[in-house]
Parts: sequence; C-alpha cells; structure tokens
Amino acid sequence: MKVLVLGGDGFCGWPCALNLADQGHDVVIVDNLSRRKIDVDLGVTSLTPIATVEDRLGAWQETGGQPIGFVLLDLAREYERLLQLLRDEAPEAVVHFAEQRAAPYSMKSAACKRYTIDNNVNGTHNLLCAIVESGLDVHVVHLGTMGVYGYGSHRGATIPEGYLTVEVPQPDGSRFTEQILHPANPGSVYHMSKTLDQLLFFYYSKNDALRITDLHQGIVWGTNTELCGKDPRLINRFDYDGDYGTVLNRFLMQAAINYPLTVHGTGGQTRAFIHIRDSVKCVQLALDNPPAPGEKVKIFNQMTESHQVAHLAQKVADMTGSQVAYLPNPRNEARDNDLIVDNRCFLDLGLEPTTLDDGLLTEVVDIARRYAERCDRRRIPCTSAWTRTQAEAINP
Ligand code: NAD
Ligand code: USQ
Repeated sequence: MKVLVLGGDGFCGWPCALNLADQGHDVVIVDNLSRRKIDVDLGVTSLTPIATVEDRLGAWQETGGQPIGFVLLDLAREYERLLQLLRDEAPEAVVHFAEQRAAPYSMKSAACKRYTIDNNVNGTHNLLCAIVESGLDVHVVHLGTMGVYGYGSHRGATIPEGYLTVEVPQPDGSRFTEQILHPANPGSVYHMSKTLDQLLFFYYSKNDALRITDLHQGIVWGTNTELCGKDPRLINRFDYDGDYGTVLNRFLMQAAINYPLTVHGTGGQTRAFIHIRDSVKCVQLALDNPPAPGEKVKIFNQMTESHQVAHLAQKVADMTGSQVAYLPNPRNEARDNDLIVDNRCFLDLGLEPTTLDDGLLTEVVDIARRYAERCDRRRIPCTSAWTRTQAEAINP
C-alpha cells in the first residue's frame, strides 16, 4: 500500500518508515526537517551521528531496501502543496508524526509556546482538511500521547483506551450512559497541542467520516531497530539534551558518561514507556487494522509498561554504578501519581511487548558510550521552567 510518513525523518518516524518499506509498502517521507533546524538553533546535536536525509535514503537502497521517496514540505504552512501531494500520490494511509514533540521546548518561551501550537494544530488540521478536499479515502494514523489523560491522581482507576463510559443524571432522576472522550488534562503546552488534535479528529471523523486512529503513545526509549542497525548511515537519532532528551534515554546516556542521574523532585512521577521497536510494530498493527468507514476514531494506548522515575534511576544506577541526583523540578507537575493503563487493543492484535530488561538497557548504554565524546555536558541540565516558581527553584 502507498503510505505517506509525515515527520519520517524524526526519532519515531525514521525506523517506522524503514519498517513499512521493509514490509513491502510504497513509502514517501514528508518532512520539513524542522527538528534538525531546532538542533542547530539550540546548539545541540543528536548523540548518535545522523546522516543527511539523502544519505539515509541512499544507504537504505544500497542495503537492498525498497526505495523510499522524500518530499520537503511544511505540513503546517504549505496547504496547497500538501493537497497536491495527496492528489498526486493518492495514499491509502498517512502516518502523522510531524509535530514539535518536546514538552520542555514547548515551555521555553512565549515564542516556543506559540510555535508548538501553530505547528502542531495547524499541521494536523491542514492534513484533515486536505484529505476532505481531495475526496480520497485515507486512513490517518496519528502519534498522540499518553499525556492527554494527565498525570494527576486517577484514584486507582484504569485509564481506558481513549473513551470513558459515564452515567449522566437526568432531571427526572433517571440516568443514561454514554461514551465520551476521556477528559483532557495536559501538563505542558506540547501536551495541550495533542489534546487539541484529539478534538480535530473527533470532529472530522463525525462530520466527514474520515478514518482515523490516534495512538496515545508513552515515552519511547531505545535507539535503533534492527533495520537502523544495517548500516551506520541508517542510525537513529538519540536526544539527550535538557529540552528534547526523554527521561530513560537521558539516564542511560548519563550513566555512560558518569553524570549523576537527573531525577526531578522526588522522582515519584509515574510514566508509561514503550521501546522504539514496539512503537514501530504498533504503527504497523494500526495500519493493518483500520477503522471501518463511519467508525468513530480508534484510540489505542501505545505503551507496554509503567515506571516511577526514581525507580528507573535506581535501576540504571544499580546496573552501572552511577550516582543519582535529586534536583529541583523545573516542571509544574504532581510529585507523584498512579498510572494504571488499559493497553489491551495492541495486545489483542498480537503485540509481544519488549520490556525493560537489563540486556536492552545495556545495549543503549553501549550506544551512548560509543558516542560519548559527542556529548556536550553543558546541555544536559533541564533549564526550561514551567512557571516563575519553578524558574526560581532551579535558579535560586
Ligand atoms: P521528532 O522531533 O524526532 O520527529 C518529528 C519529525 O516531524 C521531525 O523530523 C520534524 O522535522 C518533523 N516535523 C515537525 N513539524 C513539521 C511540519 N510542520 N511539517 C513537516 N514536518 C514536521 O519526534 P519523535 O520523537 O519522532 O515524535 C514523533 C511523534 O510521536 C510526535 O508527534 C510525538 O508527539 C509523538 N510521540 C513521541 C514520543 C517520544 O518519546 N519520542 C512519545 C509519545 C509520542
Ligand atoms: N524527568 C526527570 N529527569 C529528567 C527528565 C525528565 O526526572 O532528566 C521527569 C519529568 O519531570 C517527567 C518525566 O520524567 O516527570 C517524563 O519526562 P520526559 O521528558 O521523559 O517525557 P515527557 O515530557 O512527558 O515527553 C515525552 C515525549 C513526548 C511524549 C511523552 C509521552 O517527549 O513527545 O508525548 O513523552 S507521555 O509522557 O506518556 O505523555
């Protein structure tokens, strides 16, 4: 099938594009390379040396991969080109990774907040609007986030896959039950952009019968999939800096260079995780199981396990002999939270989760050790504060 992979040059999108091409799909990556530009603006680089898009795609073909197309296009700003691309390519599916995805970056400044909303919400809306205007029947698979549900107390309740069944009391004392989108409780401007995406999906599914799957993904850890390991030029990106690095990969990199592991606050925050290999498999499963015409938005919780941040730090410290540093939290977030997640949809479709085993953790530490000289230790601290209160706490 013909698949457009929007944001296919990024951390999750690149291994996904390779996998889909390997599965025999006709893949076109669409990306404006904004992530690479943000690296330049921030003065950081991926810990792993990532090749240019041209070199990546050339290397993929040299290793026997089916050709992958590339279109340089800004989803949020180039509506007419996007529409024409859809008409020209007539894809059966579009996988949408093309958003500004870092919570700390989204909270850095007013400009970053505005960019994140403009880019993410316009991009998603342009895609949905262009599909309607094209008249094509395209299955949209969007990478959303577990963070739409929020990390407050769920009072021990299991987080459902997108929809909550509620009982609504009537004036006459009777009640009716209804399925509603789980209430949104974003913890950053980035996460808020994903909750806005959800409403766009709800509307376009209802009004235009678009077929949409929204994947509420947890924090992705790991670096390469098997296909990324086929050639050094296929290596995936590895973000470690205070804005884009995510918690577990940061801890693994910090352990590799003997930097005390940077736990925010008490480390009581519990989050959902998924390995990059499973993330890639989930997208494939979602593409293979599209919603039927007229079906409401399919929502899957794309995570395999939950962990507390302090527990993760201790696990990495025990494995590597690292120190753990408990730092003032730059984020305005709950000190601790419960997180029980229903992820049966993917398990029922056959996902066999890759769990946090020590072998895999070591594999990531090894990658980090190999490229340790590329790390700029000055870029490790998280300096993006959610409010003035947090700014004063991290810079007393
Ligand atoms: P990334 O920043 O590495 O990749 C995003 C890609 O999209 C980049 O290549 C970027 O250049 C491109 N892009 C951004 N805006 C664009 C635009 N307007 N037009 C065209 N291309 C654009 O991020 P990632 O980690 O690969 O995340 C991909 C998606 O998965 C995001 O939507 C993110 O919210 C979601 N997600 C990521 C994680 C994670 O832990 N990395 C977890 C949950 C969900
Ligand atoms: N944290 C630390 N130390 C660090 C970095 C982070 O203690 O050095 C803490 C944070 O304070 C937070 C938790 O770890 O409590 C997770 O932070 P993160 O940066 O790993 O993850 P987050 O900001 O939530 O964002 C990442 C991705 C985002 C995705 C989200 C999935 O960048 O694209 O949507 O994970 S989820 O967390 O499930 O919402």
